[in-house]
Amino acid sequence: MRLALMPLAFFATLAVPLAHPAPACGDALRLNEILAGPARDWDGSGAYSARDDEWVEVVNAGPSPLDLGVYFITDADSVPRYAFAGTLGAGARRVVFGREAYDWERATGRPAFGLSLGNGGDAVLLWRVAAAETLLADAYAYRSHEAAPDRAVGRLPDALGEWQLFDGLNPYSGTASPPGNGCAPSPLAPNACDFTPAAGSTWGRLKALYR
Ligand SMILES: [Ca+2]
Ligand SMILES: [Ca+2]
Repeated sequence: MRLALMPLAFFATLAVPLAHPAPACGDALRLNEILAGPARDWDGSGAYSARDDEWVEVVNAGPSPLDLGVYFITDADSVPRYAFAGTLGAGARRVVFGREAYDWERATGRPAFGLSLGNGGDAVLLWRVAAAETLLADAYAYRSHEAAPDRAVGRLPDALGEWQLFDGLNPYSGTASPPGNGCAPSPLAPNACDFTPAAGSTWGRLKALYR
């Protein structure tokens, strides 16, 4: 079934708890990278928008294609912000931009705020609908330094690694955890440290990657 086609009443029945339980281990779809404080045109629309250019990357960590139609995203206030549709191949990634969340909210008759990722600290929760239950598939709570302009936080390696701060575009010198790894955000690409200034890439080359 496709949640995007569900009536409002469907989501009104989701008993999403405010105290977030630990996510179920081993769900095939995982949160992989989050950029909550965009400072450039990440979605390639031709314009910068603090709302539209936020993004969340998920990855299929399982061995076979996944039906994405049972998954949806909320932030810490547990209000559904985007319901996925379609399928995702094994090992493949999907990025949801704030604009897509905004369009989904409008299409489903909701107040439209996009992904609504707070820059002072917030959380991203990934939920899976299984029969009458709504299960927490994955979650990550981030602090304000992880939501500073053009910093992403993501797993390294993809899907299963520890969450790291990808601060290559806006280096972080503070002491909060996680510290910066000097690597660039990577929407739709594997989380990696291929283009770090310390590894010889020039700032100009790094900037050219993101227009
Ligand atoms: Ca944009
Ligand atoms: Ca990535």
